[in-house]
Amino acid sequence: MGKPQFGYWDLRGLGHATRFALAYMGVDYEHVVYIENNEEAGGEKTWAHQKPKLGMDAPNLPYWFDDKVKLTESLAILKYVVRKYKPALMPTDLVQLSKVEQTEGVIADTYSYIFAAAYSGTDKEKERFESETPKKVEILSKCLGDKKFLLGNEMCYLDFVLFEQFSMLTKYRPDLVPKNLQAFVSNLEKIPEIATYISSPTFISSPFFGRTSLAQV
Ligand SMILES: N[C@@H](CCC(=O)N[C@@H](CS)C(=O)NCC(=O)O)C(=O)O
Repeated sequence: MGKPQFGYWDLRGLGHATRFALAYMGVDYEHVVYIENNEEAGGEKTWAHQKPKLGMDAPNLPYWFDDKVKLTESLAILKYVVRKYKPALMPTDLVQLSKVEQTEGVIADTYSYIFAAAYSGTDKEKERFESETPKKVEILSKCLGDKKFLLGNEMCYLDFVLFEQFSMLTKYRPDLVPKNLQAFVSNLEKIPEIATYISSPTFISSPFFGRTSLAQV
């Protein structure tokens, strides 16, 4: 095949941390963007049409295709591309890696509250978001502390996920973002490769959520 392909919707969602990582690593790939609003009209380019035909084991978005894999699951994709293109972003020390994976679980929990409130919007989900998210944010704030990145001065793959989650919360619920995570987001935005990507025409600045969500960011 030609260039690797990264496929996702025309929004940030679960695809954007990997888009940032790919930009940071300078990977040359084809960005396949499925337009959510085209799905109802149908046609060959829609995700609904292509999903069963693309030969994936676990069909989903985002996906990553190269000459070796047709991979889905956002974190599996992120870890694969990092191991492939810049392995230094993957901790090798057992304790460091396990601590980072522990933080990965907290980020996943935080996303589960955010997405449930943003997409279902029932009173129960809203209440759970209000009561549980601040507790998880506090843990994440402590994990970062006053360090530049999660592991100190060296970046790791999970920094991109934390960056995207708090870029989203900065827009969705800025009152929940502590000072050190505000600084973390603005520092990452200034990294030259990230800054160049953010100002490029292919960058998707919004929305963070899909069209069925109640959230307007
Ligand atoms: N666990 C999966 C969840 C993926 C997922 O929910 N994808 C949504 C967008 S965020 C989707 O629209 N998938 C397409 C489909 O289900 O056909 C991951 O982390 O990648």
